[in-house]
Amino acid sequence: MKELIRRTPLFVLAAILFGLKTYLVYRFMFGISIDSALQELILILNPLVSAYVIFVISIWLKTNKQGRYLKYSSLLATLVLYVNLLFYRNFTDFITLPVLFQGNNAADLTSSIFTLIHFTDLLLFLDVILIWILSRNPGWPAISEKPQKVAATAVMFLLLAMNVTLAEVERPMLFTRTFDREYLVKNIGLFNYHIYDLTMQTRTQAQRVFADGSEIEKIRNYIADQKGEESSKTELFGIAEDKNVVLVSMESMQNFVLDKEVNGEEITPFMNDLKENKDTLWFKNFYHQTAQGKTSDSEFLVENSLYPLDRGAVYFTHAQNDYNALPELLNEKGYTTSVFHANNESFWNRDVMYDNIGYDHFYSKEDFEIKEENSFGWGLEDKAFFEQSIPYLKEQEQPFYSKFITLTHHFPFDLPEDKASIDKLDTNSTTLNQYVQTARYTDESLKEFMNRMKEKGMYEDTMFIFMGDHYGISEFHKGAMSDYLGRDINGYEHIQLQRVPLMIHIPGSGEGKIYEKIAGQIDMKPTILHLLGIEEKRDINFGENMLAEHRKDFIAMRDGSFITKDYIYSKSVCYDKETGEPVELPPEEESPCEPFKEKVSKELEYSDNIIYGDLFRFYDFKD
Ligand code: GP9
Ligand code: MN
Repeated sequence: MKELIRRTPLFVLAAILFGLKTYLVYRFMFGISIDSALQELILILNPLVSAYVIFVISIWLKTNKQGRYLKYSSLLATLVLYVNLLFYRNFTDFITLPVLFQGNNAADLTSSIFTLIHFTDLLLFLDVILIWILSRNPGWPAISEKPQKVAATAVMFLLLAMNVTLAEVERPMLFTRTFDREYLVKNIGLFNYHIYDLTMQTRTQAQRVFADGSEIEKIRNYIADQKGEESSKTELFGIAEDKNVVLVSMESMQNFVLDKEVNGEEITPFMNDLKENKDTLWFKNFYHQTAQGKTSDSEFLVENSLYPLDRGAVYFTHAQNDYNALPELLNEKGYTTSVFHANNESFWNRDVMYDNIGYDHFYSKEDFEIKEENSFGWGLEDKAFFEQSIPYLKEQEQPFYSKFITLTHHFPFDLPEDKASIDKLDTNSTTLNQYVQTARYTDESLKEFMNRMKEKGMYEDTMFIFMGDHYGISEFHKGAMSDYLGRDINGYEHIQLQRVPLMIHIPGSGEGKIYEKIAGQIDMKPTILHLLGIEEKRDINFGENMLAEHRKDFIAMRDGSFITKDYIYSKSVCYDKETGEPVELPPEEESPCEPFKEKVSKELEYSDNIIYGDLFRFYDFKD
């Protein structure tokens, strides 16, 4: 055995060690799911192949350089793997280039980063250390013979061919329909995936240059065809006319905490009451539709009624495009528009995007008094944030449209003990256990805010919109989540967990009602305009007024999953909403999800085309 190891070229040894390590990370740390023996085989094979490709390059270098190449490339490759792992622990996703280059975000993430690093992660660097040691050992001479070099390179091509063939058998059209990064990584490996991502990035850049201006009319016709009724005007049209609008984007707030208790205490007493209030329209089946851009994606959806992108944050990648955004439209109607958020103004590139889409003011970190007593983790606490915002709000010329973005209820949800007013949960996920405490904190801050609005006489004239921005508990915690909810988290439950609160409170309206129908963040812009009594005939929105009787019959998620009245499609499975179980059909019958699949991918593609091609620059909204 020892002899066998000693006769193995060092680059092969490095490839085997690195390949096996990557496999273990895929399998046990990325939690990549395996449904068949073939998938398992591919999952073992692809890291070995990738590692072989990386390290075989060494043999074509001068003999005195080979060891050095192996040392540094194994270190670099391990760092790439590790950074992906950290990212995955937070987002349950793989890094894409646009996200990676959001450097200032990375810097701001430091408070979360420490909870993502585990001491045992050091083990990931063991093989690197070994290679560093062995590369100095004369027992492993460099490869200098030409025939050896050629043979080793031929093996590389053989391995690559095998890998690609197997992946194609397992997943036909892998590259053309890539909503799901896990599939890509599973089938071609992390490193090839990064190369693929780089190619995609170049292609998107080219798309604007070659965009075809006539496409926008085609998309406009498509949207018109999708929509139910000619006019979707309802009795509530203009019910909030001339009122101010306060939209609170509630960080990481999901529906599953509503009406729940911990040791006899409601988690969100304020929201629980508010949603039943006689002046509140409550949409209990309202879904977030965000992707990698998290909060900024939810902002983008609300402002533009377009879908965010499936890779990167559109706030970063396309902040200079032409839009016809909500603040611009409201400015034209005489509103003062502003955003309140106590973070760096460049986070998510907000300063640039806000400027482009017409916000008059952005009250960011510098505008707040942030001290040790009133902040932790991500920064200023929500209670102080709202308190300090009131004077600014009072100054606004009316009517105003103001968006508030909360921050305290953000991953890792670690509220200092003396600020917590409810017990933690008792599951095996610290993240989930703490989640309820920060949820409660934000809920209390909303109550205080509302009371202050009343005290200052600003309550009656304001329409309040409370909306969750996206999930806070990622799929990574589904074990704990399933313990907590007492049911398995299958694809159906996973989608249902993407419901976030949406409560529209119009003081004195008496129009309070619980809406069961499905809706999503994409519908916010047309709904807000409807309530304010603003009609924009030439506007282009993928969403629809949520109050309308006849609506488009699906809500699309950014990864291609969707929700309809009766079905949920998630991770390639069609679920019956009534039972929460997969739809069972004889093989010759078409799945009831099938017709929607087409519509969803078309819709996402059209929205992407608008963004990538910057197509609104060819369109006159005022014509
Ligand atoms: C940062 C805040 C949180 O400013 O909006 O961002 P998130 O991580 O949720 O996207
Ligand atoms: Mn957020």
